[in-house]
Amino acid sequence: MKILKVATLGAVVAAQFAFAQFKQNPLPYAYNALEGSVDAQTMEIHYSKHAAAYVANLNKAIAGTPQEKQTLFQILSGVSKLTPAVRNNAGGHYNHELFWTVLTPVKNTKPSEKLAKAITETFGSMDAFKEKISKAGADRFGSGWAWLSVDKNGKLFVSSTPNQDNPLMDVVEEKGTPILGIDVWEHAYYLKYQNKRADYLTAIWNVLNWKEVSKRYDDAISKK
Ligand code: MN3
Repeated sequence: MKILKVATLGAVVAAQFAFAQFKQNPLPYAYNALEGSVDAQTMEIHYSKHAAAYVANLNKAIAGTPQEKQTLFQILSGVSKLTPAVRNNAGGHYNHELFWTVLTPVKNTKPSEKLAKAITETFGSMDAFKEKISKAGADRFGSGWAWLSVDKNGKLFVSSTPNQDNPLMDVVEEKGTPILGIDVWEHAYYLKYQNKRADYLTAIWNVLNWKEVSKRYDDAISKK
């Protein structure tokens, strides 16, 4: 009975905010949980200001358009036909929701055997993979992301996209399902690392959630 009441209340709240289609999931750890690699102030501003703005602006940009009834995946895969505001903010929302989950305060998480094997087969070794994705992030001029994704044949690949683009978008050359994304916008690291993006890219491995990346890998290849 209690559950029913909550569900009804939820429906009422949802109806009142019919245009607020997308929302942020709660951050899965405290702002200071990744201290040492990502400082608390950066995490708080990043989550509660930058990422919150992407979702608010996405909802504004799609208000009264057919995209209001679409999933985020539908919007991203057809983004070439939509406005820059939808492209930037739908990407921004998707990318950050992924980013929070692939970080964790849990120490020494490990990739699944299956993912570890795929990484070794594709890139030669785990170290070679880390070097490749770090380089993709370091070489990104201006703002953007470095990605590990699964392509349509189930193969892993590393890529980088500018701004808030991602491999799910039809405008992107290297398309696939991202399973790991690293934010290389200055807002992701500048307070702690200033101009030293490479140091941030090294420190991020200490808080990487391999369990989540492995789960996303399984999901991605099971859809092939
Ligand atoms: Mn960001």
